[in-house]
Amino acid sequence: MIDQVPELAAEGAARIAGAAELDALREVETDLLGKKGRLTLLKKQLGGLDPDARRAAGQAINDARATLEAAVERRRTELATVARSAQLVAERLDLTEVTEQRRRGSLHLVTQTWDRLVDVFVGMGFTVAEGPEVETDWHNFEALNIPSAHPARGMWDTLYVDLGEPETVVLRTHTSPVQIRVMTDTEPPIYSVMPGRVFRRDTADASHMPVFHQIEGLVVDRGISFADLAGTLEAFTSAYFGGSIHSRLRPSYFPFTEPSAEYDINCVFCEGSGCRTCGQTGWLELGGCGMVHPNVLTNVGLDPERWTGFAFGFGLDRLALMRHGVDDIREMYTGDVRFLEQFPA
Ligand code: 2NL
Repeated sequence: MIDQVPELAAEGAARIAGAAELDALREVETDLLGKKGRLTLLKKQLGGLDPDARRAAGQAINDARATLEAAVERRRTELATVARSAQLVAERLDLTEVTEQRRRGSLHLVTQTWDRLVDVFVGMGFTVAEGPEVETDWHNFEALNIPSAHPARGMWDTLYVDLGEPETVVLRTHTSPVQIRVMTDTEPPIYSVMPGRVFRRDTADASHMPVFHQIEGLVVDRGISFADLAGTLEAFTSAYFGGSIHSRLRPSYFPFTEPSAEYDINCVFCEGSGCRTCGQTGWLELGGCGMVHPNVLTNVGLDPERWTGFAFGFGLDRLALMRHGVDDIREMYTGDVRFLEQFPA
């Protein structure tokens, strides 16, 4: 019986060393050293031996058990280390990994331009007013000193809305009707800008769209002069385009202002001679302006002897085209993402 002990110890050591996983090791451990394990069974046979043989065999069994227990512990530590390394590799998070970003949209170029213009004017002390896009003939034309038979009506190719009303209704051809509404509803002093969408019966081409945007400004107060108009536009020009860009006014005609002027700025594309954008003049026309006509003040119930004012207006889309060097206004309205992505904001 004692002969079996070294055999069992050798076999056990080999099986412990060969256990590839913790579970397998546990099975080997139970089979060799458990309560019903093979070493325990051998020990139970000791009773049948005489005292000397029993002492020798008992000693051999105890030595084998100590050796095998130590081997199991060593192997357990080894396998636990391997299992831990495998787990670390499997659960590793690469915090430097670059994943695809969610695609974010941005504000349309017209909206960006609108916001920036409003910011500049608000910074100069103006408030912002908006009004309806479908207007009465009174607000869009009559109150602005443009009677129905007046040849100046031809300055605007108007889209009419047939609501079956006796009153003539139009899609506003400019944002001036908002100014009429502000002057009708509020006591001066008035310092306001009116950005908005406007409509003309025009065929789309590189510089025209039937739907586009304007921003107009209106000041009505005591003792307002043409010098205030020129100074305000000059301050705006430098604030919006940068300190090196200036403005000039050229005599012109609008039915709702007297005197009237065209408002030009330095050509922002000129690099000396040969500029195609401004035709070598060095100036670009941005819009128009003038002193509010006394008839317009009277039409909204203001006494032209007490109040004077100035107004100006320019195309918002045109301004965006100029600022960004876009050569076709239709680009703004085709919704082509490749165009819009060039103006992220
Ligand atoms: C242009 C020229 C202009 C105005 C707009 C205005 C409004 C009222 C009274 C007087 Cl209620 N004037 N607005 C005045 C002069 C020019 O716009 O070229 N716009 C794109």
